[in-house]
Amino acid sequence: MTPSLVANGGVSAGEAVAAPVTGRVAAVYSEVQSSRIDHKLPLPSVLTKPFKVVDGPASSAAGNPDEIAKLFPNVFGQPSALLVPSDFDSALPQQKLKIGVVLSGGQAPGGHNVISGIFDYLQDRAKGSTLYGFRGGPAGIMKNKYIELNSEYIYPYRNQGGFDMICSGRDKIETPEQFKQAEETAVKLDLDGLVVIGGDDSNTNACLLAENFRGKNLKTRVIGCPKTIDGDLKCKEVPTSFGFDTACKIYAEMIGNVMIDARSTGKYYHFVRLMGRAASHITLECALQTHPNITIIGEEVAAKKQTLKNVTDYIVNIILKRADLGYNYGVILIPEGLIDFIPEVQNLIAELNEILAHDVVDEGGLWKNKLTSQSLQLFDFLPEAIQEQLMLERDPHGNVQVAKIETEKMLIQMVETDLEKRRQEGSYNGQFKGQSHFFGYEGRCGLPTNFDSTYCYALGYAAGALLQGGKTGVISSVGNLAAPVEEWTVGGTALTSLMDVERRHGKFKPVIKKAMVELEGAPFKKFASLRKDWAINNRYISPGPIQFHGPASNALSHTLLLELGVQA
Ligand code: FBP
Repeated sequence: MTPSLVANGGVSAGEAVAAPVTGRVAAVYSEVQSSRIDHKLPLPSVLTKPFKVVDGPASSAAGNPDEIAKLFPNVFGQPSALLVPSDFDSALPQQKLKIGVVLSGGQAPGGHNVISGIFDYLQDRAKGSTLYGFRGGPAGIMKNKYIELNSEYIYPYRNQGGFDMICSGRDKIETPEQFKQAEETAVKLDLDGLVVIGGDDSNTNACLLAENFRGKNLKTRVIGCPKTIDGDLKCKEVPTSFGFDTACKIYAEMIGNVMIDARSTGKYYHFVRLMGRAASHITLECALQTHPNITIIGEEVAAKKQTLKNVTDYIVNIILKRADLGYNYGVILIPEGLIDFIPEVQNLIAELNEILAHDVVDEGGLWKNKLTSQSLQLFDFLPEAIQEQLMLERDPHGNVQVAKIETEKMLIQMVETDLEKRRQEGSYNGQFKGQSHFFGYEGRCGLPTNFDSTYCYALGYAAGALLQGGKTGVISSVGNLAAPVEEWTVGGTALTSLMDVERRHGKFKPVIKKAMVELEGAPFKKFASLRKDWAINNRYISPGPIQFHGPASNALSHTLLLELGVQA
């Protein structure tokens, strides 16, 4: 039976929710949105039959295992788990469960499907269970702000983008008081489990919660889920984070359109900054999908210890070559986090972080005396707008908010100045007009691709199974993704096995090691082998909008395929 088209029936509000919660109204959906609601999702075959959870060997950490062992005495070293077919229908305990779920951090297409996957698991395998959605991210856990999710409420969100089913937030459960609040909520709601859907920081937090609950002998178990369009939360067992596939396809469509525009008018250089706070995976993937003239990969800039001037020179040299061929236009991709990859800027940011953490930044600029002379020189050289953007408040995890730093505009200014110098020297006679773009938020809430829809549903379903199987401190892991969905593997990877320690806010903290673009990896190597050709010849590809049916509808990202050893 199709539930009502208004998502508010049977929802009971948690303590802190004053007004009744009204969800989406599917009656106002576009035809495509409506058609997606009932799109049937296949499950890996291990999840469609009786299964049991089996343990692998003991795990270690991605770095500094001794430190991680000290920080996580209760969950460190635990094995990763794999779901395997079982002869018995009742291989898992059949009691009803009370589970909470939270969305944490930036939006990523597919989040709603993780929740519907958990919900359907409970309906299918633990009848009579309850699923609570904590509202507004981790703050919802601390403030015990939740709604009880039922099939009517969830229905209009199936296969839809956004996080608005329960909304997200970037708060961190960090202080002893905040852990206490989380404990109180877990006890009050009698939670058997909590699923944290988030990126590297949020999954680190999930592990800290698992550690804390176990240390306090609470029954609440915690499972993480790999979310982030940035694609930097991955390892062997977790081949990709959800949302990356959809976001890249949305950006690639827009880049393809801009390319055709550039070629049509022949008068603009489009500088496109792409989201991806730390790693350049999105930029690399979009380059592989569209073949721009210039692509800057932050990890390469860092490895070659390039300065801002080196990056500008690289761009200018290609513009000069193209001008000689009569092309006064082009498309340039820049990763959002570029500024953070340039060693001289990294030093400046590290010094600014310490200053912002411990000092009052006065109007008179006395704080600047704390910068080393090199950093001061660089800071003074940067355009005022970039200076201000570098001083903006850090996010709750201590990160510079790179989404707010307009590197594309800065590079246009620097390239313009350089070209003008060359014009005066007589070595440049072309026309340069820069157009700046930032493709970021546009990609985070699109209708999830078939891949993200299916992957997320399996991640959620698996999270339910892991909780029922008694697991805690693991991240839901779905693998073998190049094979048909039926053959995908399902399990849970010990979160501590992804961890290292890092200095943040002036202290050592456990963090899940970010997966950066590997310069020896297959995606970068493929790009590097083609970029010279793309620079001079216009090999533009316009992938067009995401397809839900037909030949391109199930195509995986180039990055994922190449990393799995499949030629893209
Ligand atoms: P997550 O790592 O939380 O998934 O967020 C990713 C991201 O979209 C980055 O690409 C971007 O830098 C950042 O979020 C923007 O943050 P905000 O949503 O707070 O503006």
